[in-house]
Amino acid sequence: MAIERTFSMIKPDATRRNLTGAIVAKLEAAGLRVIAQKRIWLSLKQAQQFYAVHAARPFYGELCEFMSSAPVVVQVLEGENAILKNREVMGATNPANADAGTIRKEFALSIGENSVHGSDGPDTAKDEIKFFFSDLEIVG
Ligand code: DAT
Ligand code: MG
Repeated sequence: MAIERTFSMIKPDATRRNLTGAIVAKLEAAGLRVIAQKRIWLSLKQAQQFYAVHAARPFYGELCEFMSSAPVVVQVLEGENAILKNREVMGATNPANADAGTIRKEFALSIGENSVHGSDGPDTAKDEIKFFFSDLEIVG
């Protein structure tokens, strides 16, 4: 195993319900270290750009509206196997299928309003970190 970095985002449904700290606590308890973090409000255009890979999906419009509807917290997480570990702590996309103890099982409202985003592989992690952070903002 190797020390990796991944990108994480706490979504509008969670910031609205004041769950930022509870979610960070779960990430930290799993051994992930927050080495960069900021609270921002995505424009619709930024949300569309961030989720461009899903542009052809029927839920794309709704997804981008939601992602720009309230603040988000963007993060860089570091740790052993961080990409996979974060996906495990997040739980399945649909909270109905998420394992007990995962962030989505505990906090997500629906498949769309599912509280967190996490990179799905090394290439997307690199691209997504770069989308939001400069090297100076990441303090490992
Ligand atoms: P994940 O966020 O687990 O990586 P994804 O990349 O397949 O899932 O989809 C990105 C987001 O799009 C997901 O977090 C919520 C939304 N989404 C996915 N499938 C959806 C669906 N069937 N209906 C509504 N929103 C959906
Ligand atoms: Mg995804």
